[in-house]
Amino acid sequence: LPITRVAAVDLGAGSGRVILAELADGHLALTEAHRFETPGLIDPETGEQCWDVATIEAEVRRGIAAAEALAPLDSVGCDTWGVDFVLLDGEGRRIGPAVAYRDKRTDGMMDAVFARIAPDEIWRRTGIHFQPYNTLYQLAAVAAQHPDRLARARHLLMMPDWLHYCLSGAITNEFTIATTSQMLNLETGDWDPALLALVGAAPGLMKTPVAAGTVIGEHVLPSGRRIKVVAPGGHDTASAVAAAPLGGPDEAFLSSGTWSLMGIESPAPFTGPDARRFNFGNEGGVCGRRRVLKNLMGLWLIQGVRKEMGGPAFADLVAAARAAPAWTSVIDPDDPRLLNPRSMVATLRQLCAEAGEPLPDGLGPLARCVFDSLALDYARVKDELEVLRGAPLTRIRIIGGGSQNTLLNQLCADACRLPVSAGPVETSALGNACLQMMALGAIGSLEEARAVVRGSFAVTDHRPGDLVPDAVHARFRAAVARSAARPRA
Ligand code: LFR
Repeated sequence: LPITRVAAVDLGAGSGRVILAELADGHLALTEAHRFETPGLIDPETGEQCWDVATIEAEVRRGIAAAEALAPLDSVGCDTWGVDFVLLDGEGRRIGPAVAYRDKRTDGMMDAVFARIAPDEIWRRTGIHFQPYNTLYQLAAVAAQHPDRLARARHLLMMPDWLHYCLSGAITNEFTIATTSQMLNLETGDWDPALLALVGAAPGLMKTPVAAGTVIGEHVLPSGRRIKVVAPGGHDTASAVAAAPLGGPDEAFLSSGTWSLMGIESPAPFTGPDARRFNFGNEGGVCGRRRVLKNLMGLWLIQGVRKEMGGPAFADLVAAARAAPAWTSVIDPDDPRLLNPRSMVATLRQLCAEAGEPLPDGLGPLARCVFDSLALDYARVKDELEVLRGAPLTRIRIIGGGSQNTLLNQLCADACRLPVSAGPVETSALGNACLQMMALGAIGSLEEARAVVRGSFAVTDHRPGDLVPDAVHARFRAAVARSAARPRA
């Protein structure tokens, strides 16, 4: 049997990597060809927090060349975080910077949009959860603050679509990443004309999305050799879930990285009042599936603590948290003030003060506050998912970089009172590679892809041990209720 080799470009808000994936005899092996910190910059004119797209493009090209140097590639495909985009003019030139989703330009934009269309109507059309940084509200900000940019724009490319454009010149919009915009119609699978009109986007600004696993163009390597460009699940979380070794409909996934994305895979969307009330979204999955999930603040919190505490090694940070007393200071990790705080440590302590919890001092107690609060949040979402589907869950599968955090894995099992399976680690790159291999004909179906993943990568199981007392859950719920009752800025 021939060996199939693809380069999976996986760009997270924290770091990016280009991974060589090789399929031989039904076994999949990954080799990291290149890794870099995702570069950002401040726009000199507007002060907006942006992505340094020129450097990102250079790093991606370098990574693909490095993968090709390891072994001759058959194809390449890119996945990235959701919601962010680049505008192009009629000549294919970028208009304005690629503003990052945590930038303050979206402050107040949800309310501005809701003044023109009821949130229930947005929900009915899209089935996507409400988050201030969704593309819909970012575009409303562009329309309000830089109408000239929108007037000149002929194409809107989400970040993976833009990378594919850089590599091949092809202008496409891929389905899974398009759903993160909250502008795709749930029924048609195409851009919703009313939502486009609402932000003043011309009807042809985005193309009818192509399915994950579509060959969209060719990339010419520095050697002059041509390889296929395949759109994988362009959304990193879609690619991660594609490679999650889910054992059936009773298992939830928890894609753990900068964000914690927790949910279930479903053939049909959940559009009833429970989904709306809990703010679950029906993001597009690969192969006709839905990812019914919600965004939890995730490891962004610990990344912030780590930066302010002098950048200790992650292992030292986890060891310090392990040594700190358990369930001492719990807060609502999804408080909007944690989205982009001036100081993460100060904001965490402020939330503790408001909740009447002891103020964590030093690395161990601060990290412990974050991990304990995240684990309790997972338990809350586990309960919500059980209400939503009307049946209990039997296991939580933690996938992605965060699955290496054995402390948080165990806390999750203890708080959710369910077995947890952790791994694989590079799930987004794996799913990305599997979708490419499906497009190349080397893997026959999503079921086969998951069987290959299962046979090629080990997972670690955590049984629920020291169950978290009800009183702790109650303290957490009080903190969440308090933060929900707070008027929004
Ligand atoms: C995870 C992720 C989430 C998305 C968030 C912002 O990397 O893609 O799924 O909601 O980033 O784009």
